[in-house]
Amino acid sequence: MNIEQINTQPFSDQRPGTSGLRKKVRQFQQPHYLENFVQSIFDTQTDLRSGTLVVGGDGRYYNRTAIQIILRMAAANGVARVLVGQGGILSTPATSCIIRKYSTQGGIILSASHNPGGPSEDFGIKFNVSNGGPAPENVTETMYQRTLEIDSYRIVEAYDVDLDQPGTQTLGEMQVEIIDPVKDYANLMRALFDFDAIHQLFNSGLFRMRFDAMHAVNGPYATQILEKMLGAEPGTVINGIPKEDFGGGHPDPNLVHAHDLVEMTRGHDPVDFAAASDGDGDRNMILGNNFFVTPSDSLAILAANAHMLPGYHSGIPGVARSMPTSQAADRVADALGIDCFETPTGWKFFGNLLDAGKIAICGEESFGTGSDHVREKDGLWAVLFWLNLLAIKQQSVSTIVHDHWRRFGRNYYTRHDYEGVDKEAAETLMKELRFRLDDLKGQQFGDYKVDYADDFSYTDPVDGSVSENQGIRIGFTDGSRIVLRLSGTGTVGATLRVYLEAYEPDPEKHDLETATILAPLAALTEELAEIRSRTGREKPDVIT
Ligand code: VG1
Ligand code: CO
Repeated sequence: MNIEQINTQPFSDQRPGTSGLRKKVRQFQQPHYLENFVQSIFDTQTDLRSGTLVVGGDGRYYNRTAIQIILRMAAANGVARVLVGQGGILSTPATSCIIRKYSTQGGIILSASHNPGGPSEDFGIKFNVSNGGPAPENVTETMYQRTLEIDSYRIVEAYDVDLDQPGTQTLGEMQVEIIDPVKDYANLMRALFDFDAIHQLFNSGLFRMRFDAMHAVNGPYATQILEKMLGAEPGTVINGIPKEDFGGGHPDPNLVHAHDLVEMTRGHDPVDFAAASDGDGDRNMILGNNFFVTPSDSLAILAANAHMLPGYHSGIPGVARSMPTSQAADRVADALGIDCFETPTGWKFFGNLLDAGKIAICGEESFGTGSDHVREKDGLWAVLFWLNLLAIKQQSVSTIVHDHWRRFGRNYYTRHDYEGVDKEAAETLMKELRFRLDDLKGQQFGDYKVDYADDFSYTDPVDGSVSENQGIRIGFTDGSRIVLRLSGTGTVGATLRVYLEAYEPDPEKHDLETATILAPLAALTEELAEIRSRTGREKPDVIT
């Protein structure tokens, strides 16, 4: 087969963000754009030569085209074998599972996660390393440096591979295996959770659930596992067929974008349990009858109850949360006498802690939870965890959460996103606040006294690598916090995220309005950061 060497020139904008390289589809469609990035992966990840690569995506527009290009480039770069999800479908956690199960040298996931899809929307590509997790910073940096000097890429001339035909095909010397995207992942789930108990819960006739796959990748996974293996009634999974444009919506499982699902938990005939996941299946939202579980609380509750579930019955060595995630998990770790690690935003920072066995459960405020079963956050895993817990406790979601608060106290929490703001204005805001941090220490603002104020820097306890400028933390003596950081996943302008948190130990005060409790901290944030005048925004675009 003919290997072509195509001359190219570098693009200057291929530095991967929080979760891979994410751009508008039309940017990826520029001649050589995807190819340059993919060649940079092959040039720097030399284990892939003669090795095995996993490839799949969330089914969004351009997924199939990108997979064909990657396959032809893999063949030209000496990859021995590629495992591809049938139809080009692989969720992010399933990819992680498959990399680990078959000990491959890595995987390429095509997704822009919860961002909308379609010809004028977003696309993305991320590389996962051989432990199944997102490439760590030193790897993405090497790849990025390579994109700046690349002058040619390799590709074979060939017909398209049939992505829908299970079994092995060849592309030059390379084997392409079209695999069942769901099977290995479903088996892993069965090993972690008590499927019989969950089956009985569904059979009892007293429990109804809805899972909103948001026309994204988890549709086939949820249908197979919830309806076929666990006996949930047909129709439990809604929007279960992946679509290239996610049916025109944002595949983002939150109160705004999964509004129809939220409605099913309210009104005169609410379901007992509802959940959703995002474009690539790694995020989750958990709802009970008329009740929303914040992701930070969900993480803390999973950590506190893990020992009750088969996959974690001997207890967990520690937990980790990303810096902006509420400190609810810290309180659980304290009570259990286990370690709690605070890492920068992004799943890649959990990998070393998981590999070293320092933690077994980790999560982020951005609807991400996971464990040591794979090296990615895992939406359906979190849903099954909750189902297993509901089956054991035979209590409502709301009761479980209220019991948790009674034991550990409640961390009221909210995140305000200012999207697509002027990049320079956002950067100046952060820069000027950063300058003032030292002066803030010890200052009193109304009821709040500043305990610490810093720009978060993380030293990885396993390999000693340091990640600086990970966001501004202003902590108060009563356990409240204000956090500000700029998003690393947006594709237009800058996104400013403000995270507010207040701790309330008194059970009498656990049913108050989050917005009311956090209003003074929101006002203080405005006083300190001057968001309105600097960004021209009166209020956040999204509040979660
Ligand atoms: C956001 C979230 C972060 C998450 C990342 C990827 O990043 O805040 O917690 O890890 O998305 O999630 P940022 O930099 O925009 O705040 V996903 O579901 O895109 O893989
Ligand atoms: Co995602």
